[in-house]
Amino acid sequence: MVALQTAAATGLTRIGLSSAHAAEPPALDNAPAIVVGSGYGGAVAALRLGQAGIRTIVLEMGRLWNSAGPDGKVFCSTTAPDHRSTWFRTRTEAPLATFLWLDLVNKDISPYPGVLDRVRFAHMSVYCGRGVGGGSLVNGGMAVTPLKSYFAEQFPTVDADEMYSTYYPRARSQLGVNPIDPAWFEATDWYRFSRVSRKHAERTGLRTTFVPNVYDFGHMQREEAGTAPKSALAAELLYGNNHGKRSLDKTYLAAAVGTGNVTIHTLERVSAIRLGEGGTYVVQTQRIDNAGNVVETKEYGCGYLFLGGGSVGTTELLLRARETGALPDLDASVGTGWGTNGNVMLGRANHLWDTVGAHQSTVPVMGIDDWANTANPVFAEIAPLPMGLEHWVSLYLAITKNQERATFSYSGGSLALSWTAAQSAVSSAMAKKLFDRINRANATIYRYDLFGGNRAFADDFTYHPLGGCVLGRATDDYGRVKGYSKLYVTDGSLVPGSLGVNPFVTITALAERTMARVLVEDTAP
Ligand code: FAE
Repeated sequence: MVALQTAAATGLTRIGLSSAHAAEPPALDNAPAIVVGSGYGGAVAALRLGQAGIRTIVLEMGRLWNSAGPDGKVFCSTTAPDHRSTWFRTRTEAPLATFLWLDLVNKDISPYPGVLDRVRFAHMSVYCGRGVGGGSLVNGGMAVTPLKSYFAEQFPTVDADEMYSTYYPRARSQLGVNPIDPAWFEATDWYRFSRVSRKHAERTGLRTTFVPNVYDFGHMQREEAGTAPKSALAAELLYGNNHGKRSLDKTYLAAAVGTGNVTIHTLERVSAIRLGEGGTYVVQTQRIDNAGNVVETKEYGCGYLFLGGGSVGTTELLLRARETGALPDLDASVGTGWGTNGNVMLGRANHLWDTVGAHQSTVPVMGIDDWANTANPVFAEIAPLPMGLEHWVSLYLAITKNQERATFSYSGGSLALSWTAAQSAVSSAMAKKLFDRINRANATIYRYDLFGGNRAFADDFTYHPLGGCVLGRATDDYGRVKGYSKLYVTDGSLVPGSLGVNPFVTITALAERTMARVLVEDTAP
């Protein structure tokens, strides 16, 4: 952690224990192992490589988010977004586009390597985090372990008993997952919005469940008491939390750098990978400045290459390598098996007496669990909408069992995704079936003013991009990429499009499983 802070303060784009004491660290162009990306998959790989004594470079296209701006804060809030919010845009692109059909949410900003990106394809856009910590910097922190039976359905070749007895507990422990205190939940103003949605679900005969989180609930209680600086209770989340959240830079990555073997290079985007001499890999990068200009192109050599660029980032790198002939033996299934985890957002309008509260914590802690309904499996998270005023909106992120899958293709230097609006409509129809029941039971209606285009259901973006290099298809059962040796995928691209719950605990646990195997079997002299 000390190294991460020192590096940020001195503006260095290389972060390691040695660099913390040097004004200009020596160039390290080769390393035994390179990790692309510092999200969940990348962070697990970095920590376990570092602990095994293997010198490792992590290449991350985003910034290190640890130095304060002129307002004294590292991150901006969701209600007052500035350039720090969004990856090289002139206007923010929040999931909620409007309120009362008014363009009140998004703001003009100057281009900057901001923390949240929205990668747009023809009929689907993908939200992802950019920076040291990847998605952990911007996500809701919901740390959910899927139903074992559904995990086994999605990963028939993985030993589910071993996952649930070893790798899930390991992941949860290292991520710092904690539960909310139920008594505090029942009493606090800040979760009135969840209790109202729970009441409406119960009136429909539906079950709700608490969802654990990596946000420190002890800190949140101190925020309410006024003894700790506010973050979740100050509308911070989508563009980063200044306090309270155990993002990867404070857990896995801090521990990785702490081994003394791991260096993180920031603002350095991997543009291509190819084979080098004697079974090694050459990794080509572009280092950018805060305006997005490429200030340097570099090549690194490594013996072991771990891809943790996320579902879109990793799939793009592998497809480019296959289609340009750099790695021609990659499996034909690279690019396939992609899904949205059935994501749909929606809002309901409550009766005037059913107030959701002007005070709302940004951290979701409860879901409506109707996954066992085989006719229409949905897990719907009760999401906050912290606007600092009473708005009578109940907001949800529904995760539906959408079986549709899409394929990425790469040509003419750009990545395309075959996902169609009709495939999204499958998710919306499932969410509608569930929420029609809730509306009927409570005599309520949908909100049409939140997502633009007078729509009740936002099914054109996902927070949970999954697949593209599916485990057991594009890779072996441990993430080793087919066709090559010492080339690994450790991120969300391994998951075949659906998990039924939020994905990061599973991505972390699968990466732990891969690293445990690879470090024993593949690194022996
Ligand atoms: P990810 O975390 O996306 O990390 C990939 C990293 O690689 C990023 O830092 C990229 O900048 C970097 N990168 C990509 N390409 C390159 C390249 N070519 N060169 C260098 N660096 C590169 O991947 N999940 C949950 O479980 N619970 C939640 O509550 C939740 N809420 C979410 C809310 C939002 C707004 C968003 C966007 C996501 C949410 N997710 C949530 C999803 C979760 O964050 C996501 O599944 C994981 O972050 C994916 O982890 P990966 O390791 O696959």
